Amino acid sequence: MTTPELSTVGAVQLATRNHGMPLEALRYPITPAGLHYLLIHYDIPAVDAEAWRLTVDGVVARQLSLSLDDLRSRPALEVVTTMECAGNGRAGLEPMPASQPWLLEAVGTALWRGVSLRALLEEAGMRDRALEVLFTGLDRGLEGDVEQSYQRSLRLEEALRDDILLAYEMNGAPLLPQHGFPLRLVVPGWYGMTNVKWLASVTVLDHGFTGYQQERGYRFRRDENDPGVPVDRMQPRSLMVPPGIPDFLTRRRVVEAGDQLLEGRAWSGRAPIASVEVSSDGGAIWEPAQVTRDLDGQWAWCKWTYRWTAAFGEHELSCRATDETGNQQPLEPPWNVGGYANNAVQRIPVAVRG
Ligand SMILES: Nc1nc2c(c(=O)[nH]1)N[C@H]1C(S)=C(S)[C@@H](COP(=O)(O)O)O[C@H]1N2
Ligand SMILES: [Mo]
Repeated sequence: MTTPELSTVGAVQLATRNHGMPLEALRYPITPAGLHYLLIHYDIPAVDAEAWRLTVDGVVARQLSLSLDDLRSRPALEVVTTMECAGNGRAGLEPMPASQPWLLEAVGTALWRGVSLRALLEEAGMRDRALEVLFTGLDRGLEGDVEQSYQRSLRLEEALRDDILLAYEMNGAPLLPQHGFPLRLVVPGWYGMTNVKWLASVTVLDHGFTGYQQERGYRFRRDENDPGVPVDRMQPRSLMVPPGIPDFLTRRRVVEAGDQLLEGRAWSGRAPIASVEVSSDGGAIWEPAQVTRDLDGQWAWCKWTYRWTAAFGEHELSCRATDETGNQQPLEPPWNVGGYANNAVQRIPVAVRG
């Protein structure tokens, strides 16, 4: 099976349905819900909140069927996480893989509140032969000629981490329809596709899940015949609030000469951010930025600032993050069939006027 072509109308259709976070919103530690990016493979499903139940089944001692009130009456867990779509940066690849054409805006940070996945699994009682946990959403569609519900699984050892939750609130309010109402999975540190929205069921499996989103989608593949390896945790990335003012049509930046405070955010799903550097000459010389942790929690982005003396003329601004395991953003985009995890450094051309 080869990947279909994406027409211009097709790309515009995807881009308008699935909006990004305008990069000036990097200023907020917690992204206001309406500015958080969106990625919806199919349609937002219709949900009757009164009739809705979460089923916990599979190789468990006791099947559970829980209403939203049942979930809300259990002990609550809160986590702040930065979530990024695995396809963020895809539109910077050449040739561009046929999928959601993200530039760099497929990211956001939220405060999620819900119940601990681990506690629910323990309540249901996993059998000894439990191997994976499968999450099924209420949304259905076609992808690669396969009709499917959106489904992803996690290995049991990952699913039992104590910071994974089934969230019914985002930023202190019930989930919005587009973010998975009434309940979604939140797996801090992993790319967005893991965080299954509109949850219908959580199923403990005694075998590996081989559905489309696990075996075909979200794998690093060199070519169409390569089975590839799974996409999992977020690679380090930093982004900058675009400085100065934009031109309406081209969005090219115009900046006043003199002292400019550049700012942005950096994150990694692999390890805490160790450093952020800034370049104003297209990546030849890098200078350290100041990194501040203004949010609690290991998986939330941190803030960086850098004082730039803008000289008259044309410049290219970039920022580059390195995490504590030494992963650093590359200067050139890493290519794969699906266009996943392109964390090449952001490049912002700016015209400085005197
Ligand atoms: N049920 C379901 N869950 C889903 C998706 C989906 O299409 N259906 N998209 C996934 C992808 S690819 C991403 S990047 C995140 C986006 O979450 P958000 O729209 O709340 O930002 O949700 C994930 N969960
Ligand atoms: Mo995604």
